[in-house]
Amino acid sequence: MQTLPTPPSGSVQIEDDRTGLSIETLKRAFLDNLFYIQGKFPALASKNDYYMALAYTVRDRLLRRWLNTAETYTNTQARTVCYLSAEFLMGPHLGNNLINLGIYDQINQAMTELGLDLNELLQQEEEPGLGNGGLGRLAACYLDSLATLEIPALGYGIRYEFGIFDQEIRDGWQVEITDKWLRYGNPWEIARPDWAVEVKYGGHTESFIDEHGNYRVRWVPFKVVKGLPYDTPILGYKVNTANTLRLWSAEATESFDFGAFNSGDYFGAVHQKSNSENISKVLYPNDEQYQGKVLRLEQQMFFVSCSLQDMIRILQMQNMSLEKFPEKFSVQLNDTHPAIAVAELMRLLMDEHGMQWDNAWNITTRTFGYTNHTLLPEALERWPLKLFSELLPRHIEIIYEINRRFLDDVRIKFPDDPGRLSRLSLIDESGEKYVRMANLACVGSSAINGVAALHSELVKQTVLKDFYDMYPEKFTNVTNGVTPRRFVVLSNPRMTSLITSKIGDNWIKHLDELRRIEQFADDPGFRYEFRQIKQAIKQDLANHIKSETDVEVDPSSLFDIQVKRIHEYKRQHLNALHIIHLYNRIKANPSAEITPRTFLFGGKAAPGYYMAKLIIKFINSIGEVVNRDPDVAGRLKVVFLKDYNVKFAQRVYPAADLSEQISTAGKEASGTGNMKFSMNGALTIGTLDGANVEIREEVGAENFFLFGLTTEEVAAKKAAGYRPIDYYESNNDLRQVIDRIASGFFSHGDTGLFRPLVDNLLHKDEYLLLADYQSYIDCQEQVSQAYRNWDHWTRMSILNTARMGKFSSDRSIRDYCQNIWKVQPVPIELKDYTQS
Ligand code: 9GP
Repeated sequence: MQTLPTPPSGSVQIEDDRTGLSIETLKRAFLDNLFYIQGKFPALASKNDYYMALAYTVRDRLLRRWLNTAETYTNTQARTVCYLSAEFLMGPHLGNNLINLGIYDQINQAMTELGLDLNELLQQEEEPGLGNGGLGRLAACYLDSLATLEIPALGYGIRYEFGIFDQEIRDGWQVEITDKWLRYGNPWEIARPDWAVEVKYGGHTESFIDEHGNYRVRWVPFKVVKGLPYDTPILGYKVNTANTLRLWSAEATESFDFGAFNSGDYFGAVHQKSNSENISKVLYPNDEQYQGKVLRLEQQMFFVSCSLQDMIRILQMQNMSLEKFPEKFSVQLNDTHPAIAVAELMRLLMDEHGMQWDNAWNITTRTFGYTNHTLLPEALERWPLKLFSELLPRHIEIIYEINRRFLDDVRIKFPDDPGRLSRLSLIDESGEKYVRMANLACVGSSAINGVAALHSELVKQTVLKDFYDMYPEKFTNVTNGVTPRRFVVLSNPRMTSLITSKIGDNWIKHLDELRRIEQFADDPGFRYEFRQIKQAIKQDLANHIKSETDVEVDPSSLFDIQVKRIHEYKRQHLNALHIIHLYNRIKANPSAEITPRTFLFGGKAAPGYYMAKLIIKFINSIGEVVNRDPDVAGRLKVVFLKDYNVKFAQRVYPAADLSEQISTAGKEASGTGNMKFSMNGALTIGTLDGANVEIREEVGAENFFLFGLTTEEVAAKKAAGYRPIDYYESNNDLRQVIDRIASGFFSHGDTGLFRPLVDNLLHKDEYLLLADYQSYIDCQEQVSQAYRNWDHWTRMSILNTARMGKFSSDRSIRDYCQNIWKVQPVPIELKDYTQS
């Protein structure tokens, strides 16, 4: 047990320059940081120097809260949520910290007085893109809400040196560029080398009998890697709580093998070092596509082991016994990526801390909760048994033992059911053998949840049905949510001021209060202002589009936006078929009445996902033709915006009139972009999928454009032998759309380019675009008609914003706290060090 040294007498003096909030103090502190940290004076400073100086000025103002929080949690031995996630898509920190500290206006003024533009400095921040999409961004929203609700929490993940790639578009194709987010340094993090830990890989195990006569196992690893924690403060909104995001970076245990170096083996010496560092080098850029690469398993084991060892350190530092682990920590597994934690905690408790199996298993199963985020079979993680056993020889032994005991329980509950046993087994033995990570997570957790009501039901009926039969009491739902601080207050300051001018600012923390603006939905003055704001934001985005792409778009046209990862199930190509349908209508009848629309797309494709990349090329190719055809001028524009990320998302959501949420029913677990759009007053066109179902319930069916087959209808259609070609043959309009693509019209006459897309749609169409086509087109026609009545549209738009209270991540976190984590708020009192 670590004993802490007696602190030196006397207290820390905190200077006002590091805490003060007056404009003068802020300016002085900023210039001071520019000089002493960046080593520049204004005449020499770059925009980045200014950004860094400002970031340090703000960080200083977080530190007191951060340290007070840590101190309080330590002194009260507070029960703590540990959110284990391979991804945290945080987005830029500066703006969010200004909002949460409540000093946005002061800083804005201080910068203006210094002749600087805060917006430019905000744009300067390289965002930490340590996630692929929804799952990683959800983790970030949850950290914001945990802090805002004053819940003791730690986010644990990986400090990838390279996050999600930057996307360029060249000749219409996606090109991936390395993301170098750390190149200018990261002012928000603090390294904690004292808390570094070691992680083992490979080698073999040896059993022995210890001095008490107990059977024990010793793991003799092939390699050991050091995990170094980097901490980032996560401040809640207008509270003193600042929790920690702790990301692990991999290093060699001995930074250099001098033996090898001296004997002339330079390569060998450097190799071991860089080999270890590779573990946290790069984020796997696949979204919902599992890739069985050993480095990925090394990453998972790395951050999980580091984090669990860190929790044990915290427990011991607070003089709590290991028996108290599940009382002290509630550990949430964000998808199966951290599921190895079940076996690793067992190993740590038994092998490193001498506990017996039953006790260790009791502690383990009371500790974990598991969130499932997908029903797509290709996303379910399973590791080839051989690869797994070679890398984690001790864990496979533990998993076999968990499995043996678990299958005995299954036999008792379901005798004579070998099919069930083989489906539930942690080892897939149907062909080549695999370790099934979802099964491990289910057996080792006390709660299992999906991320929207529909999804949680489907989880029980499909992917985890056997586990539901086995443990129905473990299953629950927590519908996702998003933080209104980043996605309304920071992203949409104009709408925020309008709402606040009417109902005060309580809604920012209690989003249900937005309902109070419903009363203004029929007020012409309010509607006018609401619409004017939307127009102004659209104008800003139009300017941005012009400067980025040279395409001129009309801000009074309907902004029809689909931004998200590119995936066939999300059906960006269905949206594209609609564009071609409108284009064909205009070509057939140049005076056709068409509501002018601007179609905006954004999103990255996994680098190895050919069809998704072809869809990007397809959209760009349609844009090329449509945008320069004089027949459609003023009516249709198509723009693919490159490099969709959090920073850009914040610009896009407030500018949308229409939000495209058009996945095949039963495929999108929840979606969270759908919530961000709607909060900002966009109307949704969507299927009954994921959280769309609940959004529609909340905003009212009359304020939502619904189309498409339901989950049951999709299943029935597939079961009946779906033939997409029948739709093509029986629907003239659809045929013309498909034929236009196949003719090479959008590919400079090349009939081969989009052939894979066309063939896939006509002969396979796994995601039922053709079955949903007519319903989608008809629904889009209703959208067009509705948009012609601006006043009514604005009313619907206001009602969407007003009724989105449920989708605040604060509500989601409250649900987790009450139903799964059983954890209470611990308010933080701000100690005034300056007085001591
Ligand atoms: O695809 C889901 C998305 O629907 C959901 O909103 C998000 C957060 O729960 O998770 C996504 N799943 C993954 O990224 C991988 O399982």
